[in-house]
Amino acid sequence: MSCPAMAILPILTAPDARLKAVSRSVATVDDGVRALMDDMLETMYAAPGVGLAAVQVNVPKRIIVMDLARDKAPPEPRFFINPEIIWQSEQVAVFSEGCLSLPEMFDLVERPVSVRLRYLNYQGRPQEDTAEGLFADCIQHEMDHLEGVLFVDHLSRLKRNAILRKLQKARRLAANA
Ligand code: GNR
Ligand code: NI
Repeated sequence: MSCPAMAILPILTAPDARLKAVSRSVATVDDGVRALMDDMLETMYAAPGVGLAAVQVNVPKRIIVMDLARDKAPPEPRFFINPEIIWQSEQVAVFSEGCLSLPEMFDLVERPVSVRLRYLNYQGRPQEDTAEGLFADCIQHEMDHLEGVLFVDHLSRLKRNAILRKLQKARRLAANA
C-alpha cells in the first residue's frame, strides 16, 4: 500500500458502455491483483470517494475497495474480491447515493438495511462480514457495479434520464469553459 509505483487511474463516467459490463471473477489473488487494488485505493482517495469497483477504472474484474472512515480519522481501507451476498434483511432503508461515475449527481435508493457477505480479502483469504448502515449501502452499490448496474438504474426512467441529461450538460459546460 505504500508502494512508490501507485497510480491514480482515470474513472469512467456514464453513459460509457464499459460501465455496463458484467465483471469476471478473480481466479487468483496475486501481486498483480494487489497492485491494482492499491491503485484503486489511491484513485478512490484522490476522487474523493468511499468506494470503488474495478470496472470503474476499466478493469472488469470482481474487485472492490472501500474506506468508510471519517474525514480526519485514521484510514480504514477494505478490499473485497469475488464478493457474494449470502443473506439480506427483509427490512429496507432509503439511502442518498452518489457515484464517481455520475459525478455530482445524487438520489435516493431503497436497499436492504443489512447484508451478510462472503469475499476474499487482500491476502486472498475467505472472509465473512455483516454490513449495516453506510457499509451495507456502499457494498450493495459497489456490487451493483460488478453487474453493470448504476444507482440510477434503480430510479424511474424519468429520474434516470433527468440525471443523465444533467450530466451531459455539466460535461458540455466544462468542455466549453
Ligand atoms: O463515493 C461514493 N459515495 C457513495 C455515497 C452513497 C452511496 C454510495 C456511494 S459509493 C461512491 C463511490 C462510487 O461511485 N463507488 O462506486
Ligand atoms: Ni459508484
